[in-house]
Amino acid sequence: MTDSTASNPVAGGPGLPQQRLLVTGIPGPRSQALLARRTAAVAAGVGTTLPVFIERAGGGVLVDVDGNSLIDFGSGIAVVSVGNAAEAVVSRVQDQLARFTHTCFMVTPYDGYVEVCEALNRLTPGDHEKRSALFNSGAEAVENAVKIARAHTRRQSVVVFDHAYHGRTNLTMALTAKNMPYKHSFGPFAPEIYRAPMSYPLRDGGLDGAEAARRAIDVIDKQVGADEVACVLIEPIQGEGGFVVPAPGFLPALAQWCRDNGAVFVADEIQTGFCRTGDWFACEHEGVVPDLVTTAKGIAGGLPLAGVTGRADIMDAPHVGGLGGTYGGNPLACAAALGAIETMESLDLRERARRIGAVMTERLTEMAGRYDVIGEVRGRGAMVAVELLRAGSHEPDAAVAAAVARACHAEGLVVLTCGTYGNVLRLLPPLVMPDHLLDEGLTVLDKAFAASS
Ligand code: PLZ
Repeated sequence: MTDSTASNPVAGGPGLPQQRLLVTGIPGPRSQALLARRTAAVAAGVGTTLPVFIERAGGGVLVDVDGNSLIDFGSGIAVVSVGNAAEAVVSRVQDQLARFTHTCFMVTPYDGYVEVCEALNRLTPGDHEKRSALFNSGAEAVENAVKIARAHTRRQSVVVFDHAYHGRTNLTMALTAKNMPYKHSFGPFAPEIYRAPMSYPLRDGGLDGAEAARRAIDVIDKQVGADEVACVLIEPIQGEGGFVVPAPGFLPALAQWCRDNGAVFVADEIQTGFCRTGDWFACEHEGVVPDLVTTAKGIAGGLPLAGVTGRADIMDAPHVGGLGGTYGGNPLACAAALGAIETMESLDLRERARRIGAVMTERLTEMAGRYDVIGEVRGRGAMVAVELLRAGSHEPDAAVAAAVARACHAEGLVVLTCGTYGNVLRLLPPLVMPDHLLDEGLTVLDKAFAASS
């Protein structure tokens, strides 16, 4: 690895020293000063998980303005899987930046957009003929998947699931399950959205995947009507909802129901995609081939890019000019995506995600034996969570999740919480995180449990 910090004192990337180092309290004085400016300038509705301001980042660390180096178990919410300022991302974006920054693909196209679509068509599940379209954010990709499914089926109803998260725009708020903080006071919401029960093994009283699918399909058949359904939209492993991994057989049964009933099966792989779960896409684990796949987050190493990819006949259903947006598939974001995908392939980050998952699961399972509050360890690949419960019950314990997260933050480990009940700690390290940092991060977490539970 080159030492990019030597030539440029503010450069991040893989050259940053891979260490946890605390030189001030968290947050330090410079972060506190910036926090005061933030409070005066930034709308209060935009929250902060950990109020340290970042100056550089790379590999598995975030370095703040006070010189603290934090271990990153969040990846900016599953985005920088290839690491922050990854070399191939930086070099391709720099080259693109010097050539041109924007034309609008709908006005005068450029090859980077086409190349990203080709990569998406190649990497997403299934070897049928595919097309893709690019957007700016995950929510925008989900909105467009719904538009495409409706145009193709000429039906209106959208089926989503308990605990689902699909975004914060008006349509995607309606698709998202959780009221606080995503929907509270922001209605009215879009119509023709129906919610079915999810397969949530910890809370399903022993239902297997087939039974959970029958329960969901019963709701769809009886309450929505099979021939009204434009699409069934699901995260193959739920992200914000609590890293809920459906029981085996649940996803294949839903996909089959869609095939039998002329509905479009849409996999929202925005959080699970691009090597995170140890495959390119989480659907592959059970051999499920979705009709449409939405992607974002990990696709472009931190630049804003999102995509919808799917069967050519479905993707081509909307009229010419029906899909688009000023910035969708911006040339810099496309260059970043090509650099990120190149990195995933050259470093075999699927294998790396599996290895990270094995290390995290082993350590967390061992901790679960010592800390009663850990009710379940679950996830796949480098997408692993612990659900925290009051000892001996299924009662969610959000307070202890918040306390453990706070204790980790104070010790220089970035962890995130999630879950409908706010009681899930989730771990999403960059897939390039070195082993020693992964181990150290888990030790910090262990001590945080000891102090908080
Ligand atoms: N679909 C499965 O995980 C984004 C949200 C963070 P955007 N998840 C992080 C927050 O609090 O806003 C997400 C997701 C899934 C869609 C989205 C939406 O992606 O890029 O945030 O719009």
